[in-house]
Amino acid sequence: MDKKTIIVTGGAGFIGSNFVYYMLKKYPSYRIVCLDALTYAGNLSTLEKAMKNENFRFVKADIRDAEAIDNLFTEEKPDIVVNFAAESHVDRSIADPQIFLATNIMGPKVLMDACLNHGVKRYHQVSTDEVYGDLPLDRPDLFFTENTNLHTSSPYSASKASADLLTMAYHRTYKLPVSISRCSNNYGPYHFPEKLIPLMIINALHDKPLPVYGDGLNVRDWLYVEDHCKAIDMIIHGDCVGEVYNVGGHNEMANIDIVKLILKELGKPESLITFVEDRKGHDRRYAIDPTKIKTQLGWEPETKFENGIVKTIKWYLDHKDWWEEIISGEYQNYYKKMYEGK
Ligand code: NAD
Ligand code: TDX
Repeated sequence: MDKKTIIVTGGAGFIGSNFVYYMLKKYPSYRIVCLDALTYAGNLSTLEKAMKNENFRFVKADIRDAEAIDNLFTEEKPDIVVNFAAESHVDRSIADPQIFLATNIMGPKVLMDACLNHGVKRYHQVSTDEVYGDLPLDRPDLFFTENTNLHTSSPYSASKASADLLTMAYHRTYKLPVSISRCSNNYGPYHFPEKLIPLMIINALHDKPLPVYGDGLNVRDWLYVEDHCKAIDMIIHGDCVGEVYNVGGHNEMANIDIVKLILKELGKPESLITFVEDRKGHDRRYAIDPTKIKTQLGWEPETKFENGIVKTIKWYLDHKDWWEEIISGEYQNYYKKMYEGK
């Protein structure tokens, strides 16, 4: 196996850290360099085990900082850059869009400039199914394909769609070798407690109300995080320059059903469920058609939801230190601001 250096931005967050571990395990000869600004969503403790691997390096820097990025690219001479770094929470983007535009649009611009200057062989932009907007609940025959129009709902999804357009512009105009993946909702270890699944697990463990937005019937298409990592691995190693791939495992579920399942697994009563004010502009249904990545690259998801959710709940039970530390600080203010009076 040849040697490659991969810069993983946002590798102290949920999916980025899972990707770091996936790559270190699968490619023992690769150098994996994680660059992360350690915002509220980034945690060094998440990378504790990776730090012990001599093929891993962590660098604290902001993807918008052109000088820091240029210095790192000069030092590391990466073959591939995978950009996970982003502001990722829809509710925060509704409360204040500013940082979403700065990080999610200017960040990729700075990274792609550095890729051009340093002759990087692949820039991979980690995108989302949210760029397609939503689908109606009464049309189960409709799915997002790579040809679905971009039609965004939240400042978050608009910033991610902007980054996708910019990525394709850098490919066409400057011939930068790029690829894009648009994945559905991920779940698994190291998922930040503000997101639906970890939030419900943690609240249930504390016998606190579980705040379900609106009627709870909004549908998300859930994929175990490792299957997303596998898809990105195949795309960056494949003949995929200039291509967009949808990633999803046909696992659509209504929020209320996920919440009930978590309660059942934890042996907690459904009386903890509290319906609260709906999210503004709340997307109704996401559903990915993964035909392209399956037929072109042979990608298949490995973890079934019924197994993945049990593994995930167990992970949260076994890693209380990780999330107790997170929810003990600034997170309490966030939670009050977001949920009090709703
Ligand atoms: P996350 O919020 O858990 O992690 C984001 C990471 O990026 C954090 O470690 C944070 O410190 C870092 N970061 C933020 N701003 C930065 C900056 N300016 N410079 C450097 N680092 C910065 O997010 P996640 O859920 O792991 O999502 C990762 C990527 O995957 C995002 O681009 C997101 O849009 C995309 N995505 C997420 C999902 C999902 O279900 N979570 C689904 C599809 C796509
Ligand atoms: O307290 C809650 N109550 C609730 O009903 C929270 C936090 C969420 N929800 C609902 C809103 C959504 O319909 O649950 C669903 C999932 O919400 P999130 O976990 O916030 O995820 P979502 O908005 O679907 O976006 C996620 O998937 C796509 C990621 O956060 C994005 O980064 C990714 O692009």
